[in-house]
Amino acid sequence: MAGTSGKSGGAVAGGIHPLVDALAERIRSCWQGMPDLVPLAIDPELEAISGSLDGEALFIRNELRQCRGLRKLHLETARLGAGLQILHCVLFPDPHYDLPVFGADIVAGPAGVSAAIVDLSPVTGSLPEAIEQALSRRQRRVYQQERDLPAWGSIFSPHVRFIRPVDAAEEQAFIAEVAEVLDVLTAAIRRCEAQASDDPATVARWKGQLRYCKQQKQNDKTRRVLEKAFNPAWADRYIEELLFDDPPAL
Ligand code: BLA
Repeated sequence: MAGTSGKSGGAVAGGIHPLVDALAERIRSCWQGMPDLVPLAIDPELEAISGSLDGEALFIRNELRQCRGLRKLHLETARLGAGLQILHCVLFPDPHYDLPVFGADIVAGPAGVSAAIVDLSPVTGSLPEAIEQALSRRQRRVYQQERDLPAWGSIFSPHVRFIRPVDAAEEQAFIAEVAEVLDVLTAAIRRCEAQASDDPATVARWKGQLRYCKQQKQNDKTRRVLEKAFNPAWADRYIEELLFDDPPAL
């Protein structure tokens, strides 16, 4: 956990927020526990992007993997001008497996973290029973500032956490909660058996993942930041091809 100052909201000049850094490290370490983890090819132009915007350092780092049950594990850490720092992580299931989509996002600005969200989102009506039970059995963490979901957030499960952490203790609690959610997913991956491409359940999960991507693409806040830091055509390609690419045909 590099650069942790213990001070909430403290952005490191030119670098990344301690919460973004610490959560990225924790997510990477959770990935190591996932079965059959292998690298996934990424366009070198998208792996590391750096530049400057209004005199401020701008960078994006993208990490991609694959593992049993998941077609794509994606972690993005970025600094995108006006001191905006982002952690974006989505684990997209292979629709042949009965698994939800894992998503986490942190948005931090000069005034501190404004949004921290984590969820295992169902791609059919509800979460697989064992996952639902494992999530329900946890002791619910209390955060002082819960945020309301936008309309497109109908994709999230009842277990979604969307908060503004108010101090270092809440930041640590959020990191622990993300790790817990990833542990639930890892256990499910280990239990899961692939179903056939033409199984109606596989087809339903494929369609559900398409809907997840479509809903996420309605988040104008993501698009606006990328358009400003780069340009609209670049932002569009980045969102369509890397952030929320549709699942490949079965
Ligand atoms: C909100 N996302 C935001 C905001 C910004 C971004 C600037 C507004 C901050 C705020 O409301 O406090 C920007 N997020 C980005 C950018 C990237 C990013 C540029 O990931 C990537 C390059 N967003 C996701 C995922 C989830 C998510 C995977 O990408 C959830 C699993 C959620 N972001 C999310 C939500 C909001 C948000 C729910 C609040 C939107 C709103 O209130 O309208």
